[in-house]
Amino acid sequence: MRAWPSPEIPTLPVPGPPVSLHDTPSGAKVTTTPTGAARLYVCGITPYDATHLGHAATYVAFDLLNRAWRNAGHDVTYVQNVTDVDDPLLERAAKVHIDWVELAERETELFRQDMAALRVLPPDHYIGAVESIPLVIELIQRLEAAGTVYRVEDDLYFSVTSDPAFGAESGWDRARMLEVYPERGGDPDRAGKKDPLDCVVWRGRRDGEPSWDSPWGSGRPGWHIECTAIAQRHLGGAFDVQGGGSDLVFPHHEMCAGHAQVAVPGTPFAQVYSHAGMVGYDGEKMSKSRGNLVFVSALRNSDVDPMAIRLALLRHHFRSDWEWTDDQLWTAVDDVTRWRRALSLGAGAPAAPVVEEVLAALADDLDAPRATAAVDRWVAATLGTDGLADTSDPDAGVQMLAALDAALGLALWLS
Ligand code: 5CA
Ligand code: ZN
Repeated sequence: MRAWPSPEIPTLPVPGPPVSLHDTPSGAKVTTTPTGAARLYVCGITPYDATHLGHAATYVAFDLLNRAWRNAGHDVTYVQNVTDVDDPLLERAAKVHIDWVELAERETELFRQDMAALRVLPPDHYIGAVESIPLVIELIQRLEAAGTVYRVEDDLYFSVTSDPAFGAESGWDRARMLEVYPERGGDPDRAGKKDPLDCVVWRGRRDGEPSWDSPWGSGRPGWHIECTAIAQRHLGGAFDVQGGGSDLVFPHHEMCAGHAQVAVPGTPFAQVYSHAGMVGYDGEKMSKSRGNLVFVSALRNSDVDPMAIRLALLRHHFRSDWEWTDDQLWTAVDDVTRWRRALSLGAGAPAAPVVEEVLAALADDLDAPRATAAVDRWVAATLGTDGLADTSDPDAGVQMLAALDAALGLALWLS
C-alpha cells in the first residue's frame, strides 16, 4: 500500500548519542544496538474513523525514535500495517451503510494526510491486512506444522501455552489477562477452546462478511497474526523495536510475540517493546468506540498550524497517560509564534549546547518535554525576555531551525 510523502530531513553536523528506550517486558531502560539498519515496527490504524490526537501522539512518539536513530547515524527500516479488515471496521461500515473497502480507503487516505501534515516520517513498507493474507496463511501453516493451532467450528485458534515465554511481553498474570481480554477483542468464554486466552488466527466465513480462500476454508485473518506476519516478512526476527500504544501491551503484542516465537523457535519477535501512554479527553481514554475524539483533520480544517499540534503533543512524555485540553493547543500556538520570532533573528544565544541537549534528551527514552524545555530557554535568552537579548551566536537561528526539524520534526523555517 502507498504510504505518504517523506519530508526532507536536514543532516545535523554533530551526531546524536545512542538511543535508549524503556522496554515493557523488562521494565528497564535499554540502549538499542541496531546492527545495520535499525528495524522498527509500529502498529498502524484500524481505518474506520479519522485520526484522533491519541493516535497522533503515538505516531509522533515513534517518529521521534525514527529521527533519534537517524541522528545517531543509523539507517532505519520502518514498517507499519493497516488493519484494513477486522471486526470494528466491518461493524462501522455496516452501521453507516458504506462499503467496508471504501471506508478503509477513505480513512487511510485521511490518516496519510494527517501524518504528512504532522511531518511524521513515512514507513518504508506500509502494508494492509488484506494484501498480506498470503503471508498470514504461510505463517499459520508454520504454526500448524508446529502443532500449535486447533479448530473450533470454522475458526482456527492459536494455543497460547505452546509458547513457553507466553506472558513475558506484558508481564501480566492470568487474572489480569482474563479481565482485560474481552474488552480487547478476545473471547475467553467461547466453548471448545483449550485455554480461554487462546486467540483466533483464522476466522471462518460469516454471512455478510468478506472472506478469502485458505487451506482451512474461506475466512479472514485474526488480528494478531496480521502484525506478526507483516513484521516477520519485512523485518525478520528479533527486530529492534515493536511499538504501539499501551492498550496493545496485552493481548496484541503478547500474541504477536507468541506467534513469532512458536513459528521460529529461539528467535524473539522483537528486542524491545515500547509503549506510548493513552491520551484522554473529557475524563476517559480518547477512543473511537467511546466517541470522545479530537480529530487531527478537524483541527487542520480550522486552520490550526500542524506544527502547533505537534508541539502540543511533544509537551508530554510519550509514556505518560495525559488528558488533552484545548488550552494546551492555544499555548502551543503562542509558543510556535514566539519560537519563530526568535528563529527569525538569525543571531541568538549559543545554539550548540542547546542542540546537544535536545539530541541527548530525545536519545534518552524520547524525552521530548526535556528537549522542548531546552528550546524554550534558548528562545527566552535570544529574545531577551529579561531585557537582555543574547545574540552572541551569529548562526544560532539556522542551527536551531535544522535541529528542531531533524530531531523534533518541527519545521519552523520562515517562508
Ligand atoms: N490496528 C490496530 C493495531 S495493529 C490498532 O490498535 N488500531 S487503532 O486505530 O485502534 O490504534 C492505532 C494506534 O493508536 C495504536 O498504537 C493504539 O495503541 C494507539 N492509540 C489508540 N488510542 C489511543 C489514545 N487514546 N492515546 C494514545 N494512543 C492511542
Ligand atoms: Zn498491530
